[in-house]
Amino acid sequence: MRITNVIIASCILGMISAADQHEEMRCKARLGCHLAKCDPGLLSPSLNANEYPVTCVRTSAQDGGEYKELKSEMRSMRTEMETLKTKLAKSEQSIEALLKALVRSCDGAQLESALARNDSGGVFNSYIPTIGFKGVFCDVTDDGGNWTVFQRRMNGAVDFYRGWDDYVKGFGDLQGDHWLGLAALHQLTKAGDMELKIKMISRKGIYSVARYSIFRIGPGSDNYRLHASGFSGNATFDALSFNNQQFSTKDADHDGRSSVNCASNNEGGLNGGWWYIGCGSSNLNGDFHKTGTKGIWWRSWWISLLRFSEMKVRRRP
Ligand SMILES: [Ca+2]
Repeated sequence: MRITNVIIASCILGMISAADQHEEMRCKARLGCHLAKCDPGLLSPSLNANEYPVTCVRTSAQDGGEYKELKSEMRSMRTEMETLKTKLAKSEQSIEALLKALVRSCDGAQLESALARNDSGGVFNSYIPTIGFKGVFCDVTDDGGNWTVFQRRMNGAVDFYRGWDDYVKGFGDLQGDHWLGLAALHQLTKAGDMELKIKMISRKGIYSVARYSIFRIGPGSDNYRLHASGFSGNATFDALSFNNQQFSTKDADHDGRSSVNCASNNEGGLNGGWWYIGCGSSNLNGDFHKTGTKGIWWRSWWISLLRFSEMKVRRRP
């Protein structure tokens, strides 16, 4: 249809007498066309019967070469389009595979690359669905590596007494004290195939580990509820999995105690966002103190005040 239009457009003669056979000849001689039926749409009341626009179209014989040429060109274009469509489909598959790989950057190609450089890990750029590109700290050495670190307290340089939005988005220094963010944590664990390792060092220098074979954080609509089970490790007390609680911050009270907000210091709480059911058991996001009776802690057979904590996830082997 489009080709026909192009040909017709190139052959418009303008105002001529349709009855004049010489025009037919002129049409053939000069333009290689013949007179076609008048287009009623072009008729105007101001024209007399012998004067109206006439359109020339090419005869089929004269069409021959050029038409074949156009058909050939169209075939080439169609082939080219099919090739482009195939390439586009492959590109989309590549991008999808890349995005899938990036979301698990700490156990993907970047890990292999880090190991090849004999690197002990560090900050990598990861693509996290619904969030976009986000820096994460990958631990590539501990216990076989592949860990994405989402919490670390090592020197108290970062204030953890923050509101809901900060805990959702994340904050701190990825190389030092930081919280990756609840939104990212949900995306990383929502498939339900991740395990959790918590590494702790007490003020007395005792190293302990709490592991959970199943670790998943619910969506924001469920206030990032904690699902942790399958405890093991030498931390002696499962101070996390029985919580099964929503996350609370100083400005968002979702804990199990109606009388106080465990995350708020204004109500005798523990000064940091956590999955509190009561205010006890554990709090690795509270105020960091190197001495004194307060600080981050994990209940073991004694209440252990800590000088270091690190929480990290990886896909279960
Ligand atoms: Ca409460």
